[in-house]
Amino acid sequence: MFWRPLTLLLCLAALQLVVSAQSNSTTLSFQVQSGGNDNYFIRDDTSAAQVLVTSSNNTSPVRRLVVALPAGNSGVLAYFLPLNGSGATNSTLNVALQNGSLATTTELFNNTGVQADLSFSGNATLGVTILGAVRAMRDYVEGAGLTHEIFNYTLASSNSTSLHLHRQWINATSTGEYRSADFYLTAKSGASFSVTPGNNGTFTPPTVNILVNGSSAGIVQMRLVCNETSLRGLSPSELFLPEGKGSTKGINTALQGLANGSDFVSQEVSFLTYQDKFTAGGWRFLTYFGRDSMIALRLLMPTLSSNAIESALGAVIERVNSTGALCHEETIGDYASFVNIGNNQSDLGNKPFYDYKMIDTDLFLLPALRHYFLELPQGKGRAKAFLAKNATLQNGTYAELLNRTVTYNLERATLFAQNSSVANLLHFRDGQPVGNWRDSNEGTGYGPIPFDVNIALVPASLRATAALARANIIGGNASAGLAVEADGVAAVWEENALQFFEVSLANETAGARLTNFIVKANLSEALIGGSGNATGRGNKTFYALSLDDDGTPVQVLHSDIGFNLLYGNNVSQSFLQRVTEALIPYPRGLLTNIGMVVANPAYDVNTTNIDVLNRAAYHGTVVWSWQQGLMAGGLTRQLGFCNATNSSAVVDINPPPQPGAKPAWCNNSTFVKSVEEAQSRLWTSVMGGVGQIFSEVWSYNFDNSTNTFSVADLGALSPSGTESDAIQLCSYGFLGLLSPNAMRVGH
Ligand SMILES: *[C@@H]1O[C@H](CO)[C@@H](O)[C@H](O)[C@H]1NC(C)=O
Ligand SMILES: *[C@@H]1O[C@H](CO)[C@@H](O)[C@H](O)[C@H]1NC(C)=O
Ligand SMILES: *[C@@H]1O[C@H](CO)[C@@H](O)[C@H](O)[C@H]1NC(C)=O
Ligand SMILES: *[C@@H]1O[C@H](CO)[C@@H](O)[C@H](O)[C@H]1NC(C)=O
Ligand SMILES: *[C@@H]1O[C@H](CO)[C@@H](O)[C@H](O)[C@H]1NC(C)=O
Ligand SMILES: *[C@@H]1O[C@H](CO)[C@@H](O)[C@H](O)[C@H]1NC(C)=O
Ligand SMILES: *[C@@H]1O[C@H](CO)[C@@H](O)[C@H](O)[C@H]1NC(C)=O
Ligand SMILES: *[C@@H]1O[C@H](CO)[C@@H](O)[C@H](O)[C@H]1NC(C)=O
Ligand SMILES: *[C@@H]1O[C@H](CO)[C@@H](O)[C@H](O)[C@H]1NC(C)=O
Ligand SMILES: *[C@@H]1O[C@H](CO)[C@@H](O)[C@H](O)[C@H]1NC(C)=O
Ligand SMILES: *[C@@H]1O[C@H](CO)[C@@H](O)[C@H](O)[C@H]1NC(C)=O
Ligand SMILES: CC(=O)N[C@H]1CO[C@H](CO)[C@@H](O)[C@@H]1O
Repeated sequence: MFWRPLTLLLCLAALQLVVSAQSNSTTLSFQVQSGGNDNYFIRDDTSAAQVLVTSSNNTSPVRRLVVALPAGNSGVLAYFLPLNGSGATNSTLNVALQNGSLATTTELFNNTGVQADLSFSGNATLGVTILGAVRAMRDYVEGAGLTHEIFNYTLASSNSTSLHLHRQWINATSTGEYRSADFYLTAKSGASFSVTPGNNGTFTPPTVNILVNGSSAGIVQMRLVCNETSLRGLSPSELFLPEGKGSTKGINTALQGLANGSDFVSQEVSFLTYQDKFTAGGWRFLTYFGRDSMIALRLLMPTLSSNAIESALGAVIERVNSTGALCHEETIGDYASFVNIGNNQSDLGNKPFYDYKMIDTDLFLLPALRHYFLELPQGKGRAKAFLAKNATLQNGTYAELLNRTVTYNLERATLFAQNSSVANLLHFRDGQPVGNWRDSNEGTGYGPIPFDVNIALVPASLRATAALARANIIGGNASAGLAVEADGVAAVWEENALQFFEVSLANETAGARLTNFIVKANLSEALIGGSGNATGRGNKTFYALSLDDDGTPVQVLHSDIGFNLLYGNNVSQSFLQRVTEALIPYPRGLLTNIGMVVANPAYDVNTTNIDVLNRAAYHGTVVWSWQQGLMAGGLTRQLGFCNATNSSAVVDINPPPQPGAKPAWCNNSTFVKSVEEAQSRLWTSVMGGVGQIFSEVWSYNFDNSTNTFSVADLGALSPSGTESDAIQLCSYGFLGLLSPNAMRVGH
């Protein structure tokens, strides 16, 4: 089991507060407090790094240092424990990063990295230390302290003022160039070291005591360097359109303070974006993730420069496999060797490993290209040059690589078009417990046929294929035929797939289940207007979160209906009606006073899902920021098709209306009003949790004296203790949205 990388967990809780920011257009330097940790960020031409130390007010007895570099996804994780004299009670140790001391650094042999001064409040001993791959560090933290001997460091040298730990990559010389990481501690004022080497080679770690000599704190400089190539970052001014240069009033409102970095939220996004790829979040995911890149892109795209959009799109296309599947996650640096060895491909050395297990990632690309090339001013006229580019990670032009994905997605969809059976819907891949953003068996209530993929993303990808083919951007000489075929297959999915997911419960059944849920989830009847009886609550009709293999719907109310709103074509009145019914207060619907939960198992006949998807579950009754962004952006898009929304509150650009193609429901003013009211309820809920908006996910505490919810750190509730990323790419999608009163959310 050591050899299997842990199941990916994307995007976690972050209670976030930006403490300070200072920068100009090329240098990033800011700080974010989140989830009991102080996070410091730096990026310049030399290196980029996130440095995390446990906050001084964190009650944990153990202090932690994390340094994570996007270069090679390398870093160090080190724990410091209080060192007590014999008979002493536990002292409280604090380890703080000294203001202004964080800097990038260079060394011989082109090694680069960062250094900072740490102040130790008392004597400490070095605990578990993992030097090398960020992914190995993450496995240790999320894997209940599991690690593998292959990741061991060596004690290179030590004396009373200096400690040097060295880690040579597993395949340090497979490319003919020695690769390694080095971690140095240097005693400065008031500190010294006492180091006893381990007695069993590299297997036993040395005992490293950090002694504070006087009555004031001891200062120790830490340095981490490695010789992985630093990535070229995109500065805020390269990432965002210049202020005032948007094509609409709404875009210009959204752009305020972004390109010049004066709104330091733009620095946070900038830290995650590079000329060659967008990364998903820090510290845990400072590497390429396809889904995160494309979801963030879809929401942010109207505010981004062509160069930035093409960086993200190019990164996705560069990593396509020869069948046409798109890469979910790339593993680079030292950990790539570990994965290659685990896959019996140790001959590959540390060549990057690209993961293709997800079934949704493949479907986000064509809608993103469609939006960019056909709908946004930034992309107009740029398709030809972009698609003519030669890829750098493999042979072929972007057009050739993209063509594989077009074909792959069309083929995957064709069976259902010929025979619309459950068996021909898209299932998680054989042997994979994961396949979409809900990431796990538990996340989809154990159903391997997810709603988002089958109802929103397959038809959206096909419709985008058709639109791009009609515009002669893809398909070459066969573009006309491709457009007709893709449209035809899409139409069958749009007509035939949804029925499998329909759940309709009688009044009394729905009421009884809701009552049971309120008891099981420790909520209050007052949330549904009192009175435990089952009548008067209406039929409950909604769409299942997923299907079991045999087609049984998993009766969990969920937020993935937002994918249809942002990506879907021809969204029907009855679908929108279901959306308005889901956007009512939890636990009847999805809305709490601190945000929209992504799953609600209240109506599920399978009551074990009440626990599987509880408020401590990663994809349970918890709030994911980007899902709110998706829903909000989607409602704006749908209302935009009727021009039924305040245009100065709109950032995204809808395709120009086809003559006579206005949705029929636009003429029903009562219905339009009900959609607007749902939008308004959603934003009220979103704004109730606005302090967390750029963090990934949060949970709730329920106060039954006031019948209100308050924000809770999921990391603290979650049994696995999986922690939050302080900054997460997809959550910054809110920078591409405005509230109905035309305000952009911020810190
Ligand atoms: C940008 O910041 C760097 C580092 O703080 C500084 O050396 C440089 O002079 C600054 N440039 C401008 C134009 O302010
Ligand atoms: C620690 O301090 C930060 C900011 O100063 C605050 O947001 C956080 O709630 C505090 N945490 C605890 C456990 O007191
Ligand atoms: C010190 O703290 C550790 C971790 O909380 C605990 O296991 C240990 O028993 C404590 N020792 C004393 C002497 O209180
Ligand atoms: C450092 O990098 C430069 C430019 O890439 C190269 O010319 C030089 O040989 C490298 N130096 C060492 C010691 O590797
Ligand atoms: C740290 O340990 C040393 C040696 O045992 C001792 O002299 C010193 O007083 C200790 N410092 C603190 C702050 O306890
Ligand atoms: C400890 O080692 C460092 C690095 O090798 C060296 O610069 C320093 O002079 C040494 N200090 C002592 C006290 O030996
Ligand atoms: C990496 O750094 C080491 C020293 O830490 C050096 O021996 C090696 O040549 C460097 N490799 C490259 C590719 O620059
Ligand atoms: C020494 O380390 C090896 C692994 O490298 C391990 O198998 C062995 O049990 C260790 N010996 C002792 C005495 O801890
Ligand atoms: C990578 O390292 C592993 C483990 O030491 C070894 O088996 C493999 O042959 C190495 N691969 C290359 C290409 O050097
Ligand atoms: C590409 O990825 C897909 C999805 O995982 C897989 O079915 C296919 O076999 C892969 N192609 C190759 C050549 O490995
Ligand atoms: C792509 O590479 C081919 C040769 O492999 C070359 O002829 C062509 O000019 C290149 N295209 C671009 C846009 O650089
Ligand atoms: C020095 C060092 O990190 N040693 C570790 C090597 O790996 C084994 C197994 O994970 C650990 O127990 C050692 O502490």
